[in-house]
Amino acid sequence: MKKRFPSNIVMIAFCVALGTQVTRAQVPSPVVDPQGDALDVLSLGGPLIDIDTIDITFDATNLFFSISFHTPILPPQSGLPNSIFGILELDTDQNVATSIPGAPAQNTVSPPFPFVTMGTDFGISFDPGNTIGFARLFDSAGFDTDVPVTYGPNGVNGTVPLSALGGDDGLLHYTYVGGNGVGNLTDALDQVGVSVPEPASVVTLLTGCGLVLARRPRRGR
Ligand SMILES: [Ca+2]
Ligand SMILES: [Ca+2]
Ligand SMILES: [Ca+2]
Repeated sequence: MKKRFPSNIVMIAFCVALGTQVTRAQVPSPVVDPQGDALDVLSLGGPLIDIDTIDITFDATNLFFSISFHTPILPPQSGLPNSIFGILELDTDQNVATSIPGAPAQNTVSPPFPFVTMGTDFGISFDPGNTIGFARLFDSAGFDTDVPVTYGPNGVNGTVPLSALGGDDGLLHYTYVGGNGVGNLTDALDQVGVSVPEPASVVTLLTGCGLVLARRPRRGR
């Protein structure tokens, strides 16, 4: 089954902005979004689900994402006002010229959300229609698969095999737009995030380099 952007976002596509477009800075993970910037975008009410921090890291095998909110949240399938819905958008080739048509989704509501210059190649949707315990990873070519996720009182995290991202190297750009359980849009990431290597993999890399250097024969011996 071909996955689409969450229906709520598609329905408000008529809100596409014609205003001045500003190229947003690219910020290495973790990206901290302002507190108190959530809005009642569609005048539907409900909790102002307010993005706090989004962190995406990678190692040689997997991509790791973590989204936290200033406000208490529940999984999308809970069906309560503070359930989240949204989409984490991934520009895996870091190329604005390649993207899912219409992406990034947050540009369909820009303003009030910032316009971001990014060519989304994959999306991870947090949607009431998803299987409990999973988000959905999809692209524009019909690829669509479950991604296991874990919810806490203020956030969600998950792991995606790089093989499911077209064998990407893990370096990618990202943004997020989402809202609450009554179908209202409330916040979007203000900047374009850039994934970074897992600290453990950096240590491994440096350790490996150290071993290589240690094993190199010294001159003059
Ligand atoms: Ca925020
Ligand atoms: Ca792209
Ligand atoms: Ca990449």
